[in-house]
Amino acid sequence: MEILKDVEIVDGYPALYLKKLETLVIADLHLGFEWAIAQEGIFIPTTQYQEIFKDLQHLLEEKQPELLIINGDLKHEFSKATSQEWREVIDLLTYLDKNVKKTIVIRGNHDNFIRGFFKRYNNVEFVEPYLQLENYLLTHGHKEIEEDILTREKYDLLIIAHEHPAILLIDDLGAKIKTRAFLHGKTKQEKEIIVLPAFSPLATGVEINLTPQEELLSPILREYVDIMQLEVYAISKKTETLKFPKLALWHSLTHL
Ligand SMILES: [Mn+2]
Repeated sequence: MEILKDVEIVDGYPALYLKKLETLVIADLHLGFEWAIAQEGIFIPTTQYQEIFKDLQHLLEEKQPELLIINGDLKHEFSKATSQEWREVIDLLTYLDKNVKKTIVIRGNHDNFIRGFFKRYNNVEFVEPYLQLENYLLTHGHKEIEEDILTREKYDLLIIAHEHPAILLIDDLGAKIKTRAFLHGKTKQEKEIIVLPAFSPLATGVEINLTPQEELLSPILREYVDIMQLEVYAISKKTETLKFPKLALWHSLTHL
């Protein structure tokens, strides 16, 4: 579904496609998530990588992009690298190096101890904290960004991640469905902004329709956006992308 000129959500997937640049954008893979939570005594099946790999392979075959951008949080664990995490990171980057013309990973808050890895690849790069391509500015979104970057004329669309936006729908019988979602609107500086959902199927994230603005994770969303004016696009593998009205209207309907 096209949400801006030359910018489309790939239906069924937490992925954005920038047509003019033939560029696929994803974020928040959080590889190694299962091992990190196992350290805290929570054990879940270790199937995330297979699912991420299958989805990404499908997207790369469908779009044949010139460039793949991973907008932060390729991996999960903060402090020490677990061996599982590294196996998955190396396996994925090796695949991308061979099968995609170029891949750029933008540093997220979980991407520590990783820079050295990129030296071994010819077609995979690591950058921080921003990447600007023509009129698009991409950054993970965990840090404040300087006012001059927000206001400068050189770009029209800011693409962030980090928030892992999702919506929670509750039917009359109380059944709950949580689904990952894109957010789209304008910053207070009148730039277009898109927030990517997590590519990780396990990190479904923040229920944007139930969370007050001041409790959001990204300082960019907390400070430079009126979240009530954002439109929500829910992704579902079974249907097309579902467009919801602005959060303001939604709140007025559900908070009677
Ligand atoms: Mn993050």
